[in-house]
Amino acid sequence: MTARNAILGFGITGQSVARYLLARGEMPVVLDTRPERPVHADFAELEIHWQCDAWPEQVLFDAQVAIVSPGLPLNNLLLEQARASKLSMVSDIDLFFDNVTAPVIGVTGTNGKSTVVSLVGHILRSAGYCCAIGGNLGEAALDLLGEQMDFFVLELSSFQLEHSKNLPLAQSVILNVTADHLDHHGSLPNYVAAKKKILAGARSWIYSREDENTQGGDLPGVASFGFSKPNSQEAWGLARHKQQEWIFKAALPICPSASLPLKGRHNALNCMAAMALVEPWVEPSVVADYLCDFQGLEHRFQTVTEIAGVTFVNDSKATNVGSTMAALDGLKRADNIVLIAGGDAKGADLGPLAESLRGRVKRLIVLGKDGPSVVALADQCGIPHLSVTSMEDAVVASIKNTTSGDLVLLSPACASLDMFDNFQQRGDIFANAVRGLTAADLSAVHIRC
Ligand code: UMA
Ligand code: ADP
Repeated sequence: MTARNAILGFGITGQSVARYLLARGEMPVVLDTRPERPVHADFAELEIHWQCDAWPEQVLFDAQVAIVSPGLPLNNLLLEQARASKLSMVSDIDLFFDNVTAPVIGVTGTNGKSTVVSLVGHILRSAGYCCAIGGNLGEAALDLLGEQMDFFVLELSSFQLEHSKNLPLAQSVILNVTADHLDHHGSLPNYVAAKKKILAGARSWIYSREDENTQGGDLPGVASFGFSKPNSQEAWGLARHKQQEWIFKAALPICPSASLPLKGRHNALNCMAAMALVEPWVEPSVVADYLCDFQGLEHRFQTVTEIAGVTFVNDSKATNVGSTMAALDGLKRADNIVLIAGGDAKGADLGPLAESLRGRVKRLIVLGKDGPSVVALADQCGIPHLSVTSMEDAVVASIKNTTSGDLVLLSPACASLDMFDNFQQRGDIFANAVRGLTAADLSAVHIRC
């Protein structure tokens, strides 16, 4: 047998790698630890080892390079054996860079990646450029290759970066870092180190002035963003102008923050980051015009409807503490929020949520595997709570004792996978349950006079 590439994991990434290698006339071997699943006819000729917990000896001996899928646990035996036999391991993103000539903008961070990648794509397209977006969002990176593009914009997860070499990104950013995926990375320092790999080979990068974990790399960052007033020629920030809060690039007023298409303080940061990322190609003076017709992404602090004066907001993509804190911190301390939270906390400590809950959340409806940790948090904050076993029950329970002017917020601070296929399904079930509320359910709402 001659040397060949091995694909570890045959999900979205592994299949994109297989398509890419097959198109180049290569015949890789695939190892996946999961039970056999049906595969596309394009892969009929592939040698696939399902339920493969250890490398077949000859396959490891023949392997040239292992292309590692992001979701494989880092302590998986396949990875340990590959490390032990000093087999070169790369990511699909490394293969992508072997074949791309257009500038690539890379975005990572605990929260806001998809929003910023979509904003960057929207701005570049509005400015007349051809650009493809993907990676951890939408299409896998290798599936984007093919058509001639002016730019590629990639969302890069810590899982993908962990296995990547230095990436020659034209522009890159770590938006923010808060605890997440600790079950995968083992510790916060490991998680931060994986994120920082996005800066290592980048030709240029921007950073958050308010989060030192977003800084690093051999070259200095070129521009910064933050809530504070810009402190240099290359800084984006917020300051008062014409009796309002405006986004500024250095001394140049860009737009009032209230005019941004996305609500929530954290989205002001996302917009500044997006504008800073495209600045080498799109002038700050025109970029605000391109922002205004951006449609926010589903399941990210998205208003579903208002019923009897109660607003229902779907923030199902809040899968960690930082994102739920961002949702709450952007709202007044008016003791008018019914929060639906819980799920799989992925090993995170929910404690940092306490300060954001106090004075804002009047009741907690608790769901999921790590519900007991949410209950403990509610008790610690003196917030009444109710545990339920389905999203439908959560929605019905949420409106009991609500008053017009209240907000029912699904922002779980936890991943969805213990109860749902993904965050989209969790958000859809929430939105459908809200739309299905009956008159009898709604009679529980008190109208504030
Ligand atoms: N798995 C096994 N055995 C294997 C291979 C995978 O058990 O041999 C398991 C993993 O532990 C994981 C699941 O299968 O639970 C999927 O892993 P994968 O590596 O096959 O994932 P892909 O289907 O290739 O999808 C990945 C991203 N998923 C993960 O990193 C878990 C997708 O992001 C991404 O869209 C896709 O690559 C293309 O780039 C999803 C995601 O949840 C949206 N990402 C995480 C997040 O955003 O929090 C990081
Ligand atoms: P990601 O792709 O990193 O998961 P998304 O844009 O999909 O980011 O948003 C995920 C969650 O994080 C949503 O609940 C959203 O409201 C919240 N969020 C978005 N941007 C930020 C930010 N800059 N800081 C904190 N939370 C954010």
